[in-house]
Amino acid sequence: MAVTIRDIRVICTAPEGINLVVVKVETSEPGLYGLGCGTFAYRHLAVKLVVEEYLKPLLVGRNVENIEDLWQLMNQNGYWRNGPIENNAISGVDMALWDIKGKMANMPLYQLFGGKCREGVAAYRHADGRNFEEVEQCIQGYLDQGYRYIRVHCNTYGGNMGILNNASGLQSSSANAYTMHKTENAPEGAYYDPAQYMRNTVELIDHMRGKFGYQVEFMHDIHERLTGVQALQLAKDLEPYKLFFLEDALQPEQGEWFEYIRKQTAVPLAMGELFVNPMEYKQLIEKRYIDYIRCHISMIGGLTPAIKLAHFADVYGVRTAWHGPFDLSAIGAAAQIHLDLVSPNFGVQEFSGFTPEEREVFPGAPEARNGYIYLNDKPGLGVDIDEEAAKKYPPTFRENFWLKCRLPDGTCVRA
Ligand code: GCO
Ligand code: MG
Repeated sequence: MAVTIRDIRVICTAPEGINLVVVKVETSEPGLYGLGCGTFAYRHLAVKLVVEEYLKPLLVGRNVENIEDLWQLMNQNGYWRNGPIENNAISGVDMALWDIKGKMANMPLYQLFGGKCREGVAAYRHADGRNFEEVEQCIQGYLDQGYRYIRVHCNTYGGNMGILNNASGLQSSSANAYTMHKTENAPEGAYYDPAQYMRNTVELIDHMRGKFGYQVEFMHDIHERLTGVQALQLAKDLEPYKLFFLEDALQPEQGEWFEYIRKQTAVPLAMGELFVNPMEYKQLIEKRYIDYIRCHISMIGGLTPAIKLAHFADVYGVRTAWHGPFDLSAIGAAAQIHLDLVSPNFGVQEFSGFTPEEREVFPGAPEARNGYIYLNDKPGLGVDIDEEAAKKYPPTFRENFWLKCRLPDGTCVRA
């Protein structure tokens, strides 16, 4: 008899203070369920509502086997599509269905996807700090743990905490000895100055290359904060330092600018954590303007579209570097790593680690050892949720000050 979907529930939890969204699909088979990640940390209740009020009534009673068909059904059922709320809702169900399929086959997902290309997945970590000394210590800490890829920042994205540091007198480098200017009656916000950020970044990377040499791979995330020509300038200035890649140089809306960066520099380019629509990445891959596609798997609708995207990128010689930030559950992280294990065109995996609280909520979370991430070999995704533990960490409303970005003259801009 066919195994069918009996119930779909959404569990929101914040074991690390970041709102995570997990979808649980329960089946007609006692004890058989799947888990998926639909984390949109800043709109978690909207995702929950779409799953519970729209997807659940659409799916209950349907055969769990036909993932592709169910994905197409979910994707077209709202008529308008490709937004982050809808995609995360679909992703939660989609990953859960893959989890169920793996459990039914008694295989880890990487087996169902074709089998491993590698045993472990090389990961990169974020090094940051309020000044160069702190960044150095952070890099050294990751090197000591065995990581070989490190993303280097100072004062977070765009250096927009510089103003606080100046006040606290913590800066030790000339790059940080800068006072943010503002207009009279300036609205509150996380201010940053693109020109200053660009200068600081070149000095930062130069300093860290001097300190750590070229053995370690460095990357840097512009976080879509520059204009096309600014991104081009920064890419050219950073070229001598042989970055592993320069991440998210431009806003998704400005993708055409990659042609100019590509034709004028040899800096490897990674792009796409904000993408939600295939139209945003199709051309960049086809034209080979980027080297790494780094979509957030739940933001593009789950594993079903991500598998296709990985294969599509492979045809064009573009590698994968899926977005692996803090606002991702261990279930979402495991989904990425299953795909990393089987993709011949895997590049590197962004990894944010798991706190003891996250491990308590998500038994079976992936583990990092000596710079590589490993999965357990349990069937399906291999990560469970302890719902009682999850309740101890209820989601909270977060004002997200860092997302209230402004230029020095007060103009509100992208984070
Ligand atoms: C990254 C990202 C994140 C995002 C975050 C937004 O490269 O990891 O840029 O840090 O800022 O996911 O919520
Ligand atoms: Mg990023």
